[in-house]
Amino acid sequence: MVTHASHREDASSRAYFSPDIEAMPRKQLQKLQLERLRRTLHTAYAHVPHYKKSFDAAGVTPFALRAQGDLSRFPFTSKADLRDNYPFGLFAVPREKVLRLHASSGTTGKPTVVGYTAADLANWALLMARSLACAGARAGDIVHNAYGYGLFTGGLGFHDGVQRLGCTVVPASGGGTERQVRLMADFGANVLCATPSYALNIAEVAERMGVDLKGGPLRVGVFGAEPWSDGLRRELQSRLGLKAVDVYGLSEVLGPGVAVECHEAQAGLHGWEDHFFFEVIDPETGEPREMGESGELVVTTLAKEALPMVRYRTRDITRLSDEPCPCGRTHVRILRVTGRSDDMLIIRGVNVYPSQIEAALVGFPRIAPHYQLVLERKGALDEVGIEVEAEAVTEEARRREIADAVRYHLKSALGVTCEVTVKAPGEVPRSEGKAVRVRDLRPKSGA
Ligand code: DLL
Repeated sequence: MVTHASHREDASSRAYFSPDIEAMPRKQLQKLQLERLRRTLHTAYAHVPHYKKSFDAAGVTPFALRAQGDLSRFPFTSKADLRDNYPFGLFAVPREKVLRLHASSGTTGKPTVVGYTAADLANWALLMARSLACAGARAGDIVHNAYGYGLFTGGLGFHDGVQRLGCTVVPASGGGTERQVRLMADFGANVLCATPSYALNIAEVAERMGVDLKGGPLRVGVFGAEPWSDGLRRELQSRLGLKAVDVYGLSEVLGPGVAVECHEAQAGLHGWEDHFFFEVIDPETGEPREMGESGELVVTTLAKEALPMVRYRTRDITRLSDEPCPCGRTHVRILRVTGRSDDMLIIRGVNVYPSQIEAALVGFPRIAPHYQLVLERKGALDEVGIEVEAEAVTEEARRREIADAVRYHLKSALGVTCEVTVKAPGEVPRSEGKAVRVRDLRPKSGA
């Protein structure tokens, strides 16, 4: 009996969804990547006029790829290429073969449209099932899915993967937080899928309602779609009584399910290398960076039919690690994405990402883990202010004291000097999806 139980426990803690692939020796994995890379380049060149034109302009054909390193001779693809070919111009199959569309709303202009064939949808569900198992979900679990359903890839991407793993999905989507808390408690959710900022909102609302999610069957949180810090991870783990893992993806190459942390190590996200080829480049020069060096993540898809992507520039800043992982998975780890190169702020000459400010703020005494950055134009200069929230109702003079302490702390932790305002509890807006971390009040150019 004892042997049997411990055997079962061992098997479940190593619950790979695709064991042969997830623990494949790296040499073999790289061979598989090269074969699939060739296929992607040939398909793109033959079926997508944009790639034909851009490869020709760069003086390369798919036959130029003899080894993985040759990929650096091929041109990058960017969000602008998707916009310029709006809506379906980058599809490599006739539109009739596309069974689903998703789109992300850009801040300016046209949305970015992505499409999936039947095989793409099946692969996506498989990669999401693999990611959920890696995160610690198990067949039979009740999975509360609070990612937004609709054109955003989060809701439906998770939905299909949860079912593929053999779990019960609760398609809650974002919003109606009190009802979500009640459903989580009544149904006995084991796994919560949400953006980290929305998970924090759920934790807070549950506490206010007097619903104890922490003492219940909730075990795992699969949080992503926006940058977040280890401080917020600790906060979510203690307030919700679960293990919180990071999940990464972007609609242009799939949606969620590109990379995920393992339950065992919670240290870097395994990027699924049988489906994606990852590079890190210098964001200024476009030159490749070595394993372990920080830079912009570039992704090439290896099995996408409808929308193959060659060297897609994600704008996300990270590092790769091929150090062996305690979980036994051999796939490269993408270290926590600290932010997008477009989101970097320069505060009086110091470069800083909102997530670094979060890392410095979460856990600081007497403030709640909610914040927003406010950009304003004062004269000819841009000023950055930080709004944080007092943990409890506090009189004005005390709030000013807290603000001084936070300002001093940010100066010593990050080297940035900025105005800090401490708001009353509940005054910083709560998130129901991707949190809005920066409020830009500067006049629009041309206005
Ligand atoms: O956010 C897909 C997704 C859904 C991922 C649910 C995880 C969970 P997009 O809306 O296209 O797709 O946004 C992609 O979000 O380039 C990053 O800048 C950011 N992002 C996504 N995951 C993370 C993460 C989905 N774990 C963009 N950490 C990406 C930091 C993330 N940033």
